[in-house]
Amino acid sequence: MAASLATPATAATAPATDFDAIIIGAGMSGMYQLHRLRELGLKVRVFEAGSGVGGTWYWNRYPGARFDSESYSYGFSFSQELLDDWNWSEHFAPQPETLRYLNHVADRFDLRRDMQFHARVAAAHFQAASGTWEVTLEDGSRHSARYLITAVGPLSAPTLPRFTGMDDFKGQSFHTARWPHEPVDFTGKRVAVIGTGATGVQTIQEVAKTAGQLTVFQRTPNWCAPLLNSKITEEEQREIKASYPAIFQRCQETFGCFLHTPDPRNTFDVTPEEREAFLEQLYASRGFGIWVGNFSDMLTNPEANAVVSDFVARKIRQRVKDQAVAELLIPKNHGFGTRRVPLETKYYEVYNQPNVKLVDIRATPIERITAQGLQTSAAEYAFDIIIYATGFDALTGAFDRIDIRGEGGQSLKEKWSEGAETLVGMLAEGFPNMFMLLGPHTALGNIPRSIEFNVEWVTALLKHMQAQGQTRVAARPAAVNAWMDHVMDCAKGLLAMEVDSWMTGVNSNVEGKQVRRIARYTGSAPAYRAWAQDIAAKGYQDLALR
Ligand code: N01
Repeated sequence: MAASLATPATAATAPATDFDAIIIGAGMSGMYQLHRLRELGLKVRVFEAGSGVGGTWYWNRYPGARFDSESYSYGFSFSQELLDDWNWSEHFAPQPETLRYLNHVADRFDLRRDMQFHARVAAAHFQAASGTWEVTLEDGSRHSARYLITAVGPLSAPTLPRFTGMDDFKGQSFHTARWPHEPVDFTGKRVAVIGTGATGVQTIQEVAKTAGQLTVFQRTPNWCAPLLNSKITEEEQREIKASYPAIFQRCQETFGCFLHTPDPRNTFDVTPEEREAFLEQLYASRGFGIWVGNFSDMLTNPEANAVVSDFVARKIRQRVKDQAVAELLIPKNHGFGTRRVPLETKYYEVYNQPNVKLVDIRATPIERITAQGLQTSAAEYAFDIIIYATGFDALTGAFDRIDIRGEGGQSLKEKWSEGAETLVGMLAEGFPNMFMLLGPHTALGNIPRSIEFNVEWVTALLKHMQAQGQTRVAARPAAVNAWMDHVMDCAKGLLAMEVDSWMTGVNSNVEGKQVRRIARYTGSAPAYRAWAQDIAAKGYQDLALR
């Protein structure tokens, strides 16, 4: 059975209806945007391909999926009642808990009555004469609205490898982001995992607990660091509840909206002994501290980066018994933190287990999937289950999958074929009345913090337009150019820009996405917000409003 990226069948065709706003996606962005637009008295409809709310946390049900931002920094911050009545059980909550949380949010704010599930949007075309958007679902039904709001997620378009024979496999196979809703039993089974990004690492360390034989096919090792998750004690719970204002205030101040912020010192400002002690302390602290709370020059100065990479490489050698395997797990083509750092729980120790084998598919590439398993250039393998942890067509992939056309019938996919162009990641020139939540060039980091900012910015703009009696908004070309110059400037000198990853827009499985580009905003979240707030503060002169 081949892994499928298909979604469940669509519901019966609903009659065409007019709305003030159509939101695509019922993940965290779509949910919060719906809540805010209702407060403006707008008639809103959310179209969601899945059967429930949750977006990322709805789709990514793979074993071991969990937060790597501290739970209490990740939840919505906009409602005190919501903060009061939800208790996170762990410092980094597992996916089922997060999905329960998001269903709780949907219940508490009665969100589902304006949502249509099993409703995948196929096309959205701007109608110049009326200044509205016509949205077509995959089932053929058509709906129109004045405003189109994309809440499609930056990492939501999963991609499978393009191996021959994928349809021939007789066992079960899954992409991690299209995981079945029923539990999958690995007990005693022969399991393959292809991919060792943040998803692969979480999956591998969980599946290794029960699989009869787990074989990991690794193309590029990543630098992983300890998550150090634990249950939240009653005392910690009380402390968290009392500290919410301070927690969210801190998130507003840090580079990526995480609780961690870079150390002001440069790597070589301190003695080798102080450096080692500081790195030991980071390695023993929970969460992203070692990535985003490290020395200030770690992500820009190659010598500084080499010091941290060497430190983490030593840890890997200590944790993995077979030194040949340890060497395979140590990245050689990029430095620490220049790709997204997967956070792990005994990931490296998994390779000390007798039931786990690591295969380097750079040395011995996968040649094809077979009926029984797969074949590399060196050997044939038989499996009961193949798991594709092969990632996403990031940032623009979810847009590319919808036929979005703006003024003059211009296709967004074509416009962005050489790279996305936006104004603060939320507007695109030539696409009036369309707003993107977490579009390309928004600050990512601790994502819900960016979501809340994006939603509130769009809501404030629509409120302003309501007050002025305006119904059409478009990004001015000069404003887009100035913003894009800023986006390019931010990326200069970053070691991450010299590395292939979804963060530089590279996906080997997608035609035309083999070239690195500036696909995301690499400045700080406060700088991002300042630019967007400035547009509002200056009376939206960067936008053509009428
Ligand atoms: O995807 P990835 P991901 N043949 O692109 C390999 C977020 N996230 O789903 O590196 C063989 O990072 C590919 O190999 P290579 C987080 O932001 C958050 O893991 O291209 N291998 C790589 O190893 C993260 O960064 C959480 O050489 C192939 C892997 O598949 C983002 O999502 C948890 C291949 C893909 O790694 C994406 O992570 C999980 C092929 N044809 C994810 N194609 C949280 O904890 C791809 N690969 C919140």
